[in-house]
Amino acid sequence: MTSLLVIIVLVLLAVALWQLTKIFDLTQVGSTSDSSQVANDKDNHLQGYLMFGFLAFLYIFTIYGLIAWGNLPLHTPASEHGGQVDHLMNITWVLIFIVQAITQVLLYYFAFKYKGKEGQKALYFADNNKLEALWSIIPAVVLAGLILYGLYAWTNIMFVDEDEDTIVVEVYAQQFKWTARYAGADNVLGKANVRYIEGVNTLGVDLSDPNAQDDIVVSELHIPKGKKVHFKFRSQDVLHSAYFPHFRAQMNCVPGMVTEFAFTPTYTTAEYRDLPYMIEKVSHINDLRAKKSAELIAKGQPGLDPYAFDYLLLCNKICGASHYNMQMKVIVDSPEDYKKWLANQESLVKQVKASLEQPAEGAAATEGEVKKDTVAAADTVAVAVK
Ligand SMILES: [Cu+2]
Repeated sequence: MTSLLVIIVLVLLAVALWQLTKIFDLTQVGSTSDSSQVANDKDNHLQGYLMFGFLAFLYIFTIYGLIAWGNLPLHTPASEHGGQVDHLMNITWVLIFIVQAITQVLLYYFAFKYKGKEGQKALYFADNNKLEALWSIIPAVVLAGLILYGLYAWTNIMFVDEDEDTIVVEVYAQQFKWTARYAGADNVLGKANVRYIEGVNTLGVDLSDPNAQDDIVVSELHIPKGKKVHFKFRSQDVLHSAYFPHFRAQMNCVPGMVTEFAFTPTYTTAEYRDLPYMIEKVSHINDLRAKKSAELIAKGQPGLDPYAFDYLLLCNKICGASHYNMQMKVIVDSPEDYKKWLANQESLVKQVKASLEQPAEGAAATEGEVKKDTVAAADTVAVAVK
């Protein structure tokens, strides 16, 4: 509501300004000043300097942005291939920065140098083959180099040796949560299909498949440091995108197909929390939180808990109303801790069995109630008919 009012006020202000300039123009009729619609030398001169002014604004804003927000991009990568992705990204940034700096200066300098002058006619200039070759070949070579390097990095990152000893984990996307399934001791995921979704079997695992017998379904992702994890992604409903920012990994989750990505974590959660940059970042966040918390407590509301860093799996496709909150905690353990954690997880088959045994009485009671309700409804109808 407030933003609507602000928009209305801004529109009204703009209309008022427009009307004021019209009135101002009308008051100038008959005066000695030049009211011609054709630009004169003075106008061109002013426009030329304004061009320089805009150039200065562009550079000042860029430098300000780098100082004010330069610490926001992702820092140390937490996966083996992460360095390659960052390197490619940095090269791209530097190239864009250099090209932008040169082309913008030329653009605004020429606009100033060749501004209109009374009596001066523009020169008809058909083409210049040398110049055109130069500005076609240089970008083509630079772009081809960038793309080739990108393709090389991509194939390198995406290559998973089938014989390599990896941990197979399925990441299942649905509006608006993530669930993970571990392949268990056989390291082969059981088949799954949306038609098998029932009760606690929320991923539709085919429970008759021998490979599914040891599958483990969890809502918190644990992976060990230094071991390649082979992720297989599925989606139940719409297109999602599994995004692990700290590991520099992202893959679309497409309904009806399985997509893959593999990476090796290089820092445990505890080690990453101890990185100097992370300690500084977390203490800054907690300073802000403490201030906010004090304000909330003063108002009689509950305060905020201090923040602790955790790796996250986020959804990076706008998939619906709660997309912003579609996330799962990722914990990188030491190999020993990972083994301990995994040993404590119950297989899906056991969970399904337990769920079938437990609520059997509850289900029977509900069924009985439904029957009673139906009888009551039938009685009401009978009364109405009478
Ligand atoms: Cu999503």
